[in-house]
Amino acid sequence: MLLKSLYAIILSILGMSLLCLSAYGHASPTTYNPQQNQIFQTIQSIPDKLTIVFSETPELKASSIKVTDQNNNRIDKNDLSLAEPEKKLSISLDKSKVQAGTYTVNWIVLSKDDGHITKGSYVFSINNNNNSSNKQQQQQQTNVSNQSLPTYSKRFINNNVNITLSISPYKIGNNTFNLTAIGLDGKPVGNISNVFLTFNNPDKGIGPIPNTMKQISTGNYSSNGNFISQPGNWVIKVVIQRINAYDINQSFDIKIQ
Ligand SMILES: [Cu+2]
Repeated sequence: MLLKSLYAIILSILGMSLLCLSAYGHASPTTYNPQQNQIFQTIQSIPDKLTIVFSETPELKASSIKVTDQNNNRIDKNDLSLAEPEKKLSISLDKSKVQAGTYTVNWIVLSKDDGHITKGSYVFSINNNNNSSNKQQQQQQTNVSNQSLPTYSKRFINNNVNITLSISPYKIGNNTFNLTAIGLDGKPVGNISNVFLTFNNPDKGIGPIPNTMKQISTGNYSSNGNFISQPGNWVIKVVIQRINAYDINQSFDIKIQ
């Protein structure tokens, strides 16, 4: 108990200066189970334990993993354990609390090796197609979404580029994200090498959830996933990497019920 509060104090002192948000170096996840964005068809098929392997050894007492449902209720058993040679953190999942939906994994790790703190989030989801009432529910949701799509679309001009992000159907769970980058001459921007999205919900301490968009055509990128995993205020940060030009950074603030 004393040791735990000591670590909490150390964490709060070091937290400000040493929080490493970089995905490279430090204790970064190398393997996830469930995997990022994994979709399970049944509750039975999810593993008993969630495990994350890191690039450096986590300090167990100063690290945490939380798995939450769409209502932000924990569905893990709060029994974090470390397999030190494997640099692997594990936590048991309480399957009695699991139903169809999207689940958020928040992890924070203090590296034993470099003393730095890293944090991040990812999502997985369960369709539970075995459940007939759930099938009906999904059918109803599909019907509703066909009637009136509350699609989000917003445009910013940044570095002389018209950036439009659209989200459909704009609800908790699975969404399609589309990004277009059009020059002021009306032509799609051709020198883009990568487009990255990160999802953050600061109110609930979720994030960053990273995603790399796929190119559909010149200046047109798309992603699909359950990144918006809980209701509330989200900040979607877009990074457009360009060849022979500066990166473009643009944030989109959304509120989703
Ligand atoms: Cu570090």
